[in-house]
Amino acid sequence: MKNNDKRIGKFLSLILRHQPEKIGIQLDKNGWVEVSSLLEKIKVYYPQLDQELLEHLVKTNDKQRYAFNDDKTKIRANQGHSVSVALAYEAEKPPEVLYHGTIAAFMKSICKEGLLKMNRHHVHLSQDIETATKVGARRGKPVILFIQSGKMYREGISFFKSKNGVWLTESVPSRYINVT
Ligand code: HQG
Repeated sequence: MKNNDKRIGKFLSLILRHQPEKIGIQLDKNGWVEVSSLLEKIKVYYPQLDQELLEHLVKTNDKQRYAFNDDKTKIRANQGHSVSVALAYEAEKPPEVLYHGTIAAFMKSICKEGLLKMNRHHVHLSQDIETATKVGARRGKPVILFIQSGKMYREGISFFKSKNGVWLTESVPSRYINVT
């Protein structure tokens, strides 16, 4: 992906997940915004961003972070919000084990409190170790946690899978966490 695409992608994440007010737009209750209004308002920062480039960015985004509605008149982020939106994903049965990448500095607190959602809506879990390793490596030397998601599910805890394959849950109590 070209550098500039990456910059626009980061800005889109900021707008669609955290600060829509930065360009004077509002997300609806499910996190959608009209593409026409997004393109109009984002012009101040990225005048080159048109429907075609936006479609290209959505399609080529490394983590499929954004989605259009069926007729491509609306767009939203698939997950990762800090602003309040109802993404309306259906609860689903997770695999027996999921993974979470973090760093050693957080481990004392994680062992005590479990995994908390911090600024986001959910705790984010990965389906494979490789992805969890990348998530942890954003902050330093990754530590991979093995989450007993099957057990959590059987004990009544809900899981959701975002459109781009990230598993989401409210919190992970420490009794379900194993460290390698
Ligand atoms: C840690 C990126 C201390 C947690 C990634 C993490 C992911 C605790 C940090 C997505 C804790 C929160 C999410 C506790 C959790 N005490 N630290 N009790 N509970 N933590 O960014 O999972 O590029 O909100 O381990 O790829 O790192 O944005 O969550 O280190 O999919 O699409 O608190 O964000 O995707 O950090 O990353 P985050 P995350 P995007």
